Amino acid sequence: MISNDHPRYESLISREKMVNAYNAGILADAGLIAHGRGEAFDYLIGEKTTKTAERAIKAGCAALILANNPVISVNGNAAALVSEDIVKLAHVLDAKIEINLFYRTSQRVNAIFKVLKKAGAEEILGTEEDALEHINGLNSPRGKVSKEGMLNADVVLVPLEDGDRTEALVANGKFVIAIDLNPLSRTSKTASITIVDNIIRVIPALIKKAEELKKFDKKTLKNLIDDFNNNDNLKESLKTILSSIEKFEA
Ligand code: PTJ
Repeated sequence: MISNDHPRYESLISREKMVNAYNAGILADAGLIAHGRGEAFDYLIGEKTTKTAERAIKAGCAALILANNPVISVNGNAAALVSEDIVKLAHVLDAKIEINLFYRTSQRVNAIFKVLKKAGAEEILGTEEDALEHINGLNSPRGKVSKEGMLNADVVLVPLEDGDRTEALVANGKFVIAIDLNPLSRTSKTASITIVDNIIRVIPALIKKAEELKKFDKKTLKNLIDDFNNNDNLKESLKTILSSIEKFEA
């Protein structure tokens, strides 16, 4: 039992969720390692949504609202940490939810399917093995996608994505919005918009922003996307990290 006045309460709750998800067969072994790497970067950005991340959230949200076929990709880490918020976000955006795993096994797909169902998801793509197709450039099980979802999506939200798959999605003409605490990762550099922030803060922030931006006209939303430069935004995130180190006083 973690007391909610513990200074590291949020972080400990996330860890508890990850361990439970690992024991329930939802998370890949490597998911725990990925989480630890994320924690380190979260420390460095101050464990809060920076102004820089807020700009990426706003532009990413505009792209999701303007999309014809937006898809939210769900892996083990996302299911473990934010399944209910993902279902809410999909509802607000009228987006599809697709299970898309790097370490794909039918047991994990089933386990994540159950988590999403329990969280209230109605339609969940990416589960029917025989009906899945391959995205060009990724011919292993990592490239399996559903026809109605990722294959024909124009905008894809990928929390914690691997670099190869991000590159393949972009090469296939998708507008990719990544959530990645590491501004130096290949995913961060390749995505169309990268939100350098913790998924546990980003998904609720996207829900709030979507409710606000849905009232905006198309031109205003398009301007928000056009005015966003991913490379500049990543540099800003790196500056935040550097200044947090420079401010350190022993
Ligand atoms: O469930 P699967 O099989 O699809 O596998 C998922 C993982 C995450 C194991 C797989 O995609 C993987 O190996 O990813 P990487 O290449 O380790 O990349 C994960 C990235 O997410 C790293 O750059 C981490 O810093 C970042 N990250 C970790 N935790 C969070 C995070 N970013 C945002 N929020 C987090 N909570």
